[in-house]
Amino acid sequence: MKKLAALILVASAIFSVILACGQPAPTEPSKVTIKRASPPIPPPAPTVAPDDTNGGGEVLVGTPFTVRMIDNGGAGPFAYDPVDLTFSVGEVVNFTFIGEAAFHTFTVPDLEIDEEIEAGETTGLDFVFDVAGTYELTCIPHEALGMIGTITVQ
Ligand SMILES: [Cu+2]
Repeated sequence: MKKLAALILVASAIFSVILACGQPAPTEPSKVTIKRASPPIPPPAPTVAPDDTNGGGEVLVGTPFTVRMIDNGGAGPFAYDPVDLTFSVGEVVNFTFIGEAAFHTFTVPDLEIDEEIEAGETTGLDFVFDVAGTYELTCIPHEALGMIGTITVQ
């Protein structure tokens, strides 16, 4: 009788171990692997827009023309180089103004041009000469010192 009881005890112990093993493990956060599609390929970068030198969103491509502000280190004499400029009616001119040691202007009142060129700086201006004529060019700070020129549109 004792043996039977012991046997039942052992059997139930084994059974409970089996049951324990069969129990589902405590729930863990389920790990779900989601396969994502590879990220979309970004569209190609837009082609570089041409340089917008006049800031108006419009790029005028024409004749490159450089005017230097000659001032001999700021001591003078003062002059444009070149002094006399000639263009054709309807011509688009892409000016480059190169400063020297002093502040200068490239001022043509009749054409409403008034560009300021800081000392040592280079600036640009795109301009369309659409009316024939001869126009006075002056540097406002140096007009009395002879820094003048002419623009002829023909
Ligand atoms: Cu000047």
